[in-house]
Amino acid sequence: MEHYYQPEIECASREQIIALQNERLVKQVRHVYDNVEYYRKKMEEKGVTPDDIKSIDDLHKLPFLTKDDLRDAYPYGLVAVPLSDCVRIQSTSGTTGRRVVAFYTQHDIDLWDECCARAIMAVGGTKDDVVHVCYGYGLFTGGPGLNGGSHKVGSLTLPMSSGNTDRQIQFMTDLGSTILCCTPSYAAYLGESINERGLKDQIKLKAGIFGAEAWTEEMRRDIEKSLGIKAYDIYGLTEISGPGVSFECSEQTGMHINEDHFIAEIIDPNTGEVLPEGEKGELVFTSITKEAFPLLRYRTRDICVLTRKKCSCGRTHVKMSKPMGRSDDMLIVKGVNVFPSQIETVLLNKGYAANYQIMVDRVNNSDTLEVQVEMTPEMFSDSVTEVAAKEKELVNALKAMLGIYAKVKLVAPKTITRSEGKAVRIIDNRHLY
Ligand code: DLL
Repeated sequence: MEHYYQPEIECASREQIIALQNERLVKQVRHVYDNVEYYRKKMEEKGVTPDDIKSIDDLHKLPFLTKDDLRDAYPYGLVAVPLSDCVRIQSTSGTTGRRVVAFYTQHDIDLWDECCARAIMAVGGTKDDVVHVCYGYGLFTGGPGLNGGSHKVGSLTLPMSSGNTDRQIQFMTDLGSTILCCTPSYAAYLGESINERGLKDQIKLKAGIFGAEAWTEEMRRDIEKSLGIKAYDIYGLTEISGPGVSFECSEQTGMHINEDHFIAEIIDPNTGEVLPEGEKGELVFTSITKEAFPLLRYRTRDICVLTRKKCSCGRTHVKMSKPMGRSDDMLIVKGVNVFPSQIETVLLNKGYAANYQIMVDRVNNSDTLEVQVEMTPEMFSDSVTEVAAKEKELVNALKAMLGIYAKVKLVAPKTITRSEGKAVRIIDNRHLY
């Protein structure tokens, strides 16, 4: 039997959803225009005022917002309510220029939690479940989002956070966790670890909610087999709230976007033109209920396809495919957003030239990151101890910048192939898309 958290909205008719979106969009544009100078200027530059936005048919008149805007307006420039009305900040990792800092009122948190509650109930979750959350807690949205959703459902929530696999498995067996929430890579690793320890018959898991990074259908099958569960996808981004912007249902063929909160568009990433349903392009979101950090036409850089084909679960909200790539160079490694420019900054700060290559792979279902860096002729050394000390210094500096471990391999000057066109900086052997 299909479970819904808010059936009246999740299964509303198309007309009802459009009516709601029209009303909320008009209000949101006014809110943003009146309260955020940055937006007012952007709208003025495009020659559009709130009076021009009468329904979602007028959405295309609004300017796009990008990560560059977030950087320009960092940290408070896009906050639309007095700071005293905000109760939470969440953020992505990264340097100031790349870090996203999102603000929430209590109302925003409640709505976000409701989105995550919908995701939990869509995988069969009820108040009788034990929801084991091992997404990171803290600034990352994964832990707090699913935690909040689980509370709304009334499930028994285990706020495990990430890491310490022995303890995860012990809690899972002792406390009978039934729904697992973590990145797909960690789920695969947990599956392996549980099987290695011969504990599979002692776990009670029935479903998993996995997202924050790309994963394939093959990986889904592996995880389902090794943990003996159904594995569901969940998508979201800090800018738009966090996990639960969209989620998979029993059909497991794409993720329903919570259209009462977020209007989705697909655009051509090169021209910005809005594409018809079914065409592949960049996903753009407008948040129509957020109070503190409402983004209009935010370019996610995620490439995907939308479909309104009738879904057997009964939900009517539009479905997005798994992201099929990015229209920028952001990598997601171990669930952490990594920009090549962050790596380059570290190298240049440490006196290296921009001759490097980033190799990403997935070994035993876990991401690996290696940076090969050329030594400059001045710093070249063939002393193994000296090279090891330099590598260690870079490992530490990269860890401080990215928040994750990257193996560093220093190579002799002129070893990395020079490119005649764009430098090939990234070799991603995971083939996720
Ligand atoms: O990853 C929020 C999240 C937490 C989603 C837990 C799901 C579960 P950010 O760190 O801001 O937020 O990264 C957002 O991650 O633009 C996508 O490129 C990627 N991403 C998120 N979910 C998926 C997914 C969280 N299910 C960026 N499949 C997004 C593929 C995903 N990529």
